[in-house]
Amino acid sequence: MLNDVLTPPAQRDALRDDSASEIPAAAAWTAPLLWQTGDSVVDLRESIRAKLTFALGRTPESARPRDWFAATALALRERIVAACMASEKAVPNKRVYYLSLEFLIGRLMSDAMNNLGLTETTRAALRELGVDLDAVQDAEPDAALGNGGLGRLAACFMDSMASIGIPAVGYGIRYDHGLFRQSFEDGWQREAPETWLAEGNPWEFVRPDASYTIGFGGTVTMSSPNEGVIRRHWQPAETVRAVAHDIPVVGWRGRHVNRLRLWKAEAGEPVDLARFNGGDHVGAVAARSRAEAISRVLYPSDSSAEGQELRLRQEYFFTSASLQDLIARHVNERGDVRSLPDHAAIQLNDTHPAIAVPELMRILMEDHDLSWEDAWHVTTNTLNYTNHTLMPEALETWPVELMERLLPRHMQIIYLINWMHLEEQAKHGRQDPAHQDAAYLASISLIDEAHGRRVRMGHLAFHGARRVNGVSALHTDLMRSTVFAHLHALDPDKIVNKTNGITFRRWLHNANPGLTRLAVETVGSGVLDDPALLRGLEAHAEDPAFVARYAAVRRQRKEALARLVAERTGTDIDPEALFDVQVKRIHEYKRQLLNVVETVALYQAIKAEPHRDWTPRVKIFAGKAAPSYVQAKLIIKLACDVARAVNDDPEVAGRLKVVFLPNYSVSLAETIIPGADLSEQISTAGMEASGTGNMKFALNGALTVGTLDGANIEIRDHVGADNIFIFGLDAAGVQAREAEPGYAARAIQASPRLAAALDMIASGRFSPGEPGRFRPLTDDLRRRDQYLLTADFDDYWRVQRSIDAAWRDPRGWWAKAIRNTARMAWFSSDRSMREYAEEIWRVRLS
Ligand code: 26V
Repeated sequence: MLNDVLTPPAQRDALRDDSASEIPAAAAWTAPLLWQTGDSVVDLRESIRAKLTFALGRTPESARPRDWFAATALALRERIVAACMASEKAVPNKRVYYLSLEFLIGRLMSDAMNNLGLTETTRAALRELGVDLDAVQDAEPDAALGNGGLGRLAACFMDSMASIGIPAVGYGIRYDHGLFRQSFEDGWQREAPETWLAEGNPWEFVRPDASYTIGFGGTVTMSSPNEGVIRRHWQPAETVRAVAHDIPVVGWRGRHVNRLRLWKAEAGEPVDLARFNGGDHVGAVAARSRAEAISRVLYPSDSSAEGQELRLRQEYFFTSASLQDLIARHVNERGDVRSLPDHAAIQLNDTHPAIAVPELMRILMEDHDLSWEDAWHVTTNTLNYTNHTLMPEALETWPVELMERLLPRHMQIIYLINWMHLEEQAKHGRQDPAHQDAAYLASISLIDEAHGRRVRMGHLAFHGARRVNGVSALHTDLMRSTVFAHLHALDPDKIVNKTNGITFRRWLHNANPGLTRLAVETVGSGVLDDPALLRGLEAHAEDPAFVARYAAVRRQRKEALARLVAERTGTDIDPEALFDVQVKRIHEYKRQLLNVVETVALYQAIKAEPHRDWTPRVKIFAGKAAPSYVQAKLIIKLACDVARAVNDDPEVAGRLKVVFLPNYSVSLAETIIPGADLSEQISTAGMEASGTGNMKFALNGALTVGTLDGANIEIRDHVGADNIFIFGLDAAGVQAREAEPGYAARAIQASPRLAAALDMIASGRFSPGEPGRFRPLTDDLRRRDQYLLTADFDDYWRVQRSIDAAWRDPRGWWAKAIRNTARMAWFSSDRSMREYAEEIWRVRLS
């Protein structure tokens, strides 16, 4: 029916097979034909064939799926470029510049095809060439230029900005190696380099003309006074070139194209000729390696704890290149740099680009002769900052000594900003003792003097920004009341909330075409443009015919997930069972360990009463741990060891299985999420800034078991408290409990079930060859339990058993699931982007 509505008659025949049955056969489970460009199958087929022959030098006979992918991508890129030219012809009044050290994009082909309305045309074109589109799509490597939530958010925002018509450029680094590949060796995580560029990147355009010089180190000189003004000038000791590589980002219905501009580092001079001619051939190219190292690899930790010099070089490199580029564009279009705030809004994605504050000041003063006051006005009316975590160990600080060595001029500017900022307090009559005490001044200073002298990048970004935002209502409240409380009091309008969102085009339309098709058939194809129409599904939540179709979609997605699990882990799982899924980075605060301990307790309970009517469950885990995060890697090992013991035990067969899927990625998530029944969002309240996986699951109709943390709270408000399983302490409860020393030991004593599960883990039952293996985990829970696992365990167990009961009532379960899908429209990143556009960027949509 969808095809009949949207497909031109000429193509209906090709699709007829797929749409014959009510729920399309597996082969048809790709994105429905959403929209149509003028391209015919023949045009595209010939275009792909020409790319294969002339751009790749391959014959159809010798072409591998990877070659077909490159040829198809090049053919599609050509069509994007046409739209691109149109987007760039008119100079927009204002542009958004999104600076992010991470863009966790995943694959680009399905986005491009669907947004251009070319999915079925491409499928048919390839079919005529004897090639299967699904195999071609599988040959595309993920662009994994990010670690987790922050990077994926940037990718969703890029899609939404192009789709709703916000003129924008995303700026980042073109890492040779994205996030490491994860494999397991006897349950231990192993890391291998990722090589997404090994065979080139057909989506990108190299722009050698857009390249900038980035300096490091050196000295700062002073000019002699000129009309009473002394100018300072930075003379770097070392320079690196930043060369632009553009990836076009095509929005929904191809209406608008933005670009993602990623910088590659190259040596200023390819070889040091003086050294080369002097016979030092190795030394002559050393500078080149040093320069190129900057864009070599993504730091694989989503905290900034490592604090290494190369990381600071990456941050300054991409920030400086981006600022130089956008200022050049502005001056070229408008002439005067002073009008920058009227025509540019810069968003700093976390503090990674916070060096933009002194760098913009420096460029404005050094290259454009602005006074300090004028430069400060431009800077603080152009920059905005998004905070993504309040966890102290993740807040970025840099040693003053390192900054002085690497960025001497910037350090001077930071000192001056800080001095003026602290002076201001006195000027504004903050004379009362509460505001005069040293502790108060220390808390608002840009320099942390307590842990060696370090620059607080959060404070720097806060101070240099016009607006500062949190990423969920709770997180924003906590920003105001904790880390930024004093700064907030000085400027109460500065902090605003912008709850995160996800792009429905990737996470519903592309990842779950069956559900999309059902939604279109039920509420009309307008839902593809306006997710608010999903609300119309609610009326069908208890309609048996609709429920049957909704359940059939889930069943197909669960079968696909089961195939993936079998292929990647060798374990068979039964799609009849409840699929209970926790996929995300491995962090103690996300509490995968709580889930594993509950799994052990459930295992014990089933063994104690094997004949009870247990609800069959499959616990599915996936996620990477930072290579240096010892405790997180041990949690993975425990999950794998528990999986082995449970899956090998015939007594629990058919009731409980546990799997850990290796190498979690965006493209894996696209298969996992639509196949989930239950979504685990169980972080310690107050610690997960927002979460975005939680939104993807709920949209696809998985029920959430979660704490009152991050955006879970807003998800509950939207889907309704009856359609979500909430447990545990809230953020205030966590704060109160943290103040009670010895709480963990008491909680364990009060919970025989928790004590028994911990004893079993500590006894070596899951690590027979090495009984003490998991003692670091169990000892930590007994002594410190920083993430209050013991405090929440009993309530988690209770809510899980209520979930077992809910599962045994399919009508009730499906009604809840359907209400989740129906009520999640607000979590579209299109909504987030509209809010940023209106309240932060003050930019018109084109
Ligand atoms: C890193 C670390 C590392 C050290 C231990 C504590 C800790 C806590 C948080 C982080 C993450 C840093 C930045 C980040 O990725 N934040 C995520 O941003 C997402 C998009 O806004 C948001 O949905 C996640 O809740 C937030 O963790």
